[in-house]
Parts: sequence; structure tokens; C-alpha cells
Amino acid sequence: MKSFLFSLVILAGACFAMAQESSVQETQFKVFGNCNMCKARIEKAVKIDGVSYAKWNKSSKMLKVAFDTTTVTGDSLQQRIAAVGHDTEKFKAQDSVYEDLPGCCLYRDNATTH
Ligand SMILES: [Cu+2]
Repeated sequence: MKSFLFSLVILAGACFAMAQESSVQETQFKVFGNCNMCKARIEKAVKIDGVSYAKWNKSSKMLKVAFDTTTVTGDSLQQRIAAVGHDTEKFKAQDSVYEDLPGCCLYRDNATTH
């Protein structure tokens, strides 16, 4: 009986260790953009080491990402996207970078209605 309890403890410990090891986090946040060129630009900006998944949805403006939390943070991904000209929930792209985007990508003009 004692050894049975002991193996239960070991098993529980192993499960706990495995749960701790999984450092991949999935999240999504809003990224402003218009077209498929925006999509390519946004996804390319976050395709770095530690990011295993990145897909931007043109109609919902949501970017889904999966990344390794030991090497990447959600904020750093949003900053990378802002750096290529796309506003995110937390970070705004610099005007000079935004103005250099192709005309079809100038999403801020489309936001004047609200
Ligand atoms: Cu575009």
C-alpha cells in the first residue's frame, strides 16, 4: 500500500512538471490593417524564433499567435507590429512609418466613422 501511494505521488509530480514545462502561450489581439498586403506584413513581423503560429484575420482584425513565453512576450510582438506600421491594442505605429505604407494599407482613414 505504501509503495502504491508513493507511485501516486511520483505520478502527480510528473504531471505537474510537464504542465510547468509547457511554456507555449496562445493569445490574440487586435491589429489594425486593411488588405492582404497588410496581412503578409503583420504575419511576417512576428515570424521570429519562439513564435510557432501567427495568423491575422482581415475581417475581424484579430491576430492569433502562439509563442514560447521563455523567449518572447506578447508586448514585444505588438511592438514589432507597430514598428512595421500597424497599430495594435497597446502600441501605436509612428506616423512616419505609417505614412510610408502603400495607399491601400492606410487603415486609419477608414476609422474616421467612429
Ligand atoms: Cu494593406
